Amino acid sequence: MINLTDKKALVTGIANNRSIAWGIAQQLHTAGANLGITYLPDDRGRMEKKVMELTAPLQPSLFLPCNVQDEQQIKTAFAAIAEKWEQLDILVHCLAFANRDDLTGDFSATSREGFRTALEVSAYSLVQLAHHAKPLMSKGGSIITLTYLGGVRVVPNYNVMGVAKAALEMNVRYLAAELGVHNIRVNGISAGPIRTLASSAVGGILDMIHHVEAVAPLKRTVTQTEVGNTAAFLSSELSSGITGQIIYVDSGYSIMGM
Ligand code: 0WE
Repeated sequence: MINLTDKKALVTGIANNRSIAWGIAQQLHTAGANLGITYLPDDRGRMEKKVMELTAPLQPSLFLPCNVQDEQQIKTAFAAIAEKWEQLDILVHCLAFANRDDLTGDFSATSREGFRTALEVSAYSLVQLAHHAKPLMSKGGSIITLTYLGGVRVVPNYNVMGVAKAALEMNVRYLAAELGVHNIRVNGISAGPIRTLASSAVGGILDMIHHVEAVAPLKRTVTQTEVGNTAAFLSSELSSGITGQIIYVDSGYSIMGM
């Protein structure tokens, strides 16, 4: 089994019990990691309460608000991490957002503002978090992000998110090249479609899931736990020679041509 005892892991992107980030947090916890959890704050504090109740069994030693569109929140979060932990071993980036209007219809109708928002939240945020994590990963580290096939091939309606994932995957390579000398590895997990809060808000996700069940070599979709297990592997010394890569956890779907 993978052993992450004494490792300090920051997990972003948990919204509810279907979040892929929740599957990752659970598997890192099972492997013995100490967890820090960030959540997207809202004005009523609903997300804080929800994510706090959900993650309480994992006994996170840090629980921090972090809206990546607010530079001050990131600075405050990393100051709290430095204060509490002094160093960081694992950073898990599970953040994406595009305006709903931009996930349907003509890609050519994407607005400047919609394009900027999708790329800022879904791609730039990895650069931003890696920049803040770098000085804390003085003993090396592992940075992991979530991506999707729609960043490499055209998936109907994924639209501007596909462009954002393409940028995210290139961010993985440039960050891996820069940070390798510090023994910080940077990798992406390309997950197949899973029913989550984000994907269920999108029309036709069930049809996509049925298509994967019909076509993928494993004849099923993947689970949050399977993505979590791959994240645990990428967090551990078992993957010490792997950096700058995108690992597909997709039941083999992406190898098929028909
Ligand atoms: O990356 C994603 C989802 C990203 C996402 C989802 C939403 C829905 C609600 C980003 N922003 C928003 N904004 C909202 O307002 N996936 C890989 C899941 C997904 O999303 C799709 C998919 C799949 C698969 C959108 C269109 C087509 C397929």
